[in-house]
Order: sequence, then structure tokens, then C-alpha cells
Amino acid sequence: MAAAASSCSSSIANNRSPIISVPLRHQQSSSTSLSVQLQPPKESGFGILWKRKEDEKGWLGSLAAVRQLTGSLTTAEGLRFGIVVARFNEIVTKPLLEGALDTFKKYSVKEEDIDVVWVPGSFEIGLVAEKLGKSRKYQAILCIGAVIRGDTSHYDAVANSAASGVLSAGLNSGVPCIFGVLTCDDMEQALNRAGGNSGNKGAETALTAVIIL
Ligand code: INI
Repeated sequence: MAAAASSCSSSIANNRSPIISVPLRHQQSSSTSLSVQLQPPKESGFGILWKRKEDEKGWLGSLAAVRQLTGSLTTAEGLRFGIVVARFNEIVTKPLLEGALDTFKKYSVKEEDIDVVWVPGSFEIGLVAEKLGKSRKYQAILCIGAVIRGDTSHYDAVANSAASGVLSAGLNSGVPCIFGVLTCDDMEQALNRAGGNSGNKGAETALTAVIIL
């Protein structure tokens, strides 16, 4: 069964205003589908009819006719970034890298202005980050890795070396080296921070680089 919008008003006089308020009147129904007719002021010369299912994931997905604008107030266009990524725990570091690349895209960084260098593990990140920094080709270097606690103290050695290596790389090269190495108790914690429940640390790392420049 359907519910219909009884009226609709556009808050801006502009003909193609994307801002529309839609008062909905639901009829009693057990059905999950909903059809809405928008009736903007007659003079605006447009109308949209769309249907959506309430069980659809994300109602925005069904608004094909709505103009959606995306952009950023800060642009990093023209800046060059190096990204050093550890292959160890690649199941975690790959989504971290994807998060970083996605954020750069949102801030208009061109693909050709990003170089990604893979290293065996987090222990090696600092060494390569310093080389990239000293090359003077980049405005900032992202350092991405995942150190996950095991049964031995190896975790502490790798985690501490990664942290001090990245710090030294920044200090010795004079180029910001952003620390995006996860140090987690278990794989679940790590995956949660690589696009799961706790966000994406790789994306945050890229955002840090954009903000500080
Ligand atoms: N490297 C990581 O990036 N994460 C880890 O959890 C890890 N653990 O636990 O061993 C790890 N070890 C490898 C290390 O980074 C070096 O690549 C290796 O020791 C060779 O130098």
C-alpha cells in the first residue's frame, strides 16, 4: 500500500533547488513499499515521482533525480604524496591503503601525484619513508601498517621500531611522515579500524596529511 505526500514546498525560489521539504501522510498499511509524489510550486516547472522500499539500504540510493553535490572546502590538488605500506597483515593494510586513496580522491589529489611503495613489514616502513622524504618529491608521506599482538614480545619490538622509525623519518627528512600503523591486540580490533566499526585509520592518515599542509 502506498502513502502519498499531501503537499510539498521548495525552500528556495530557484527552479532547480535540491532542498525540498516533503510532508508525508502515512496510510495504515502492512506493506513496506512507499511511493511519494513531490509537487513543488507550480512555477518551478519540475516534479519528481519516485518509489522506494523501506527495507532498502540507505534511502538516498533511490533519489536518482535529486541533484547531489559533493566537494571540499580544502583542496590538495597539485600536492604530491608518497605512501609506504607494509605487506605483513595485508588483509588489514590493503583496506587502510584504500581508505587513504579514497580520501585523497575526495580532496582532488590526482592519481599520478601519489606513489605507493610496498615494504615487507612495519619494521621497514621508517627506512623507506625517510628515503622518500629526502627525495624532495613529496609534500607528505603516509606510513601504513598493522602490528598485531602475538604470543611473544616480537609485537613490542616491531611496534616500537615502527613508531620511532616513522618519527625519525619525519625529523631527518623534514617532510611530514604520518603515522598510520595500527597496533592492536587482535585481528578483530585491527579490521574494525580498517573500514569496520571503528572507521578507517588509513583515511584518517590521509586527512591528517591534507590538513597539516
Ligand atoms: N610486521 C608487521 O607489519 N606487523 C606484525 O604484526 C608483525 N609481526 O607480528 O611479526 C610484523 N613482523 C615483520 C617485521 O615488520 C619485519 O618485516 C620482519 O621482522 C623483517 O625485518
